[in-house]
Amino acid sequence: MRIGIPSETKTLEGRVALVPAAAGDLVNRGHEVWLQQGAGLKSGFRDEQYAALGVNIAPDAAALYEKGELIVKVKEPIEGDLALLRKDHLLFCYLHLAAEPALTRRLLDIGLTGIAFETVELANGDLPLLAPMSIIAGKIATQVGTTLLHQPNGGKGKLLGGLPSTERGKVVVFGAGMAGGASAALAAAGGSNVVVFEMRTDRMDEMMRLGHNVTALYPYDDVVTREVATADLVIGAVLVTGARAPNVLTRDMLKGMEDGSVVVDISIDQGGCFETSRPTNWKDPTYVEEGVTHFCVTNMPGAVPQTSSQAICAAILPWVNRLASGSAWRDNEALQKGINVEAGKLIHPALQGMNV
Ligand code: PYR
Repeated sequence: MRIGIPSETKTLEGRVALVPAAAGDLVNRGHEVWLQQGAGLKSGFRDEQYAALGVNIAPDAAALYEKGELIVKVKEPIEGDLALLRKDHLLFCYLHLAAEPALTRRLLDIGLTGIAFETVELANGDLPLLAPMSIIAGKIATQVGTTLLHQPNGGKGKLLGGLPSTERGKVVVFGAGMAGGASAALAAAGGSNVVVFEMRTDRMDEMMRLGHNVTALYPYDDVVTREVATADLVIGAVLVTGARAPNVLTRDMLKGMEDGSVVVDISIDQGGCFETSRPTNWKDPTYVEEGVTHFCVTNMPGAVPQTSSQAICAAILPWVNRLASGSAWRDNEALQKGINVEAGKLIHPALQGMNV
């Protein structure tokens, strides 16, 4: 099969979907692999490294999309990409369609088959292609939140971990999945008092094991309101696979927080889990509502491409191999769950009834 790896187009997105060794592996399996010139540079990979392994280099996006049958990229396509996509393309990337009716409409109109990394789901409910980026986003949320609390960055001027004679900072995390768990672990290791809201008792149990500075609670409204009011940093990481994220933090709850506090919404790709969230990008990542700094970047792992390209590539390569090996992939239940759109129809159950 002809496999195309385009450059990413979102603002300051540095990742590439396949590193040279993975692209070379596909070449060795008999596939014709094309890379858009320079697509790997921000991840630390030069065109020559790909070419040395038998990968063809396309001079621009138009040539790349023209050559490719299976298009493997990281982020959902945006305007420039959409103009180059065709009905016969098999598109494999993050899509996050629940929060993007306009993009969904475009993909339906093109008529292609779109398999979303984030809904490829194993029988036990695991999301193997979302997990590595969730962990990275979770860590970034704590790191970014920590620095946004610095006064020169508009924060209240608090060092989260504290030290003798000062209070520890407080971090509230919504969701103890891959992303929220990673945020909580990093915040706890840094010495903060951490409260994690979660409904699953096994995940609560795991959070409690992070340390005596971590408390796991069920998200009753009055408990959330109370805990958020004294938080320095709130991180949102709730997920319903393929669907719009539920709203767990209302504007009224936010109003209870001190000025200069920070909220980071990792769920923003799926529409955001705070009432006051709206998507931002790495160039202009924050805004202030009710005195609280909001960070809602839709491609958090894109800021650390030297790490995240390797992680995403390792996760997707076995699935790229399946997709490239003929129609047998259609018998794979995990990949079936990945199909979001096909031939002008919404396929994933979480998208049914979406107004596009
Ligand atoms: C990202 O890593 O940007 C996702 O969309 C999960």
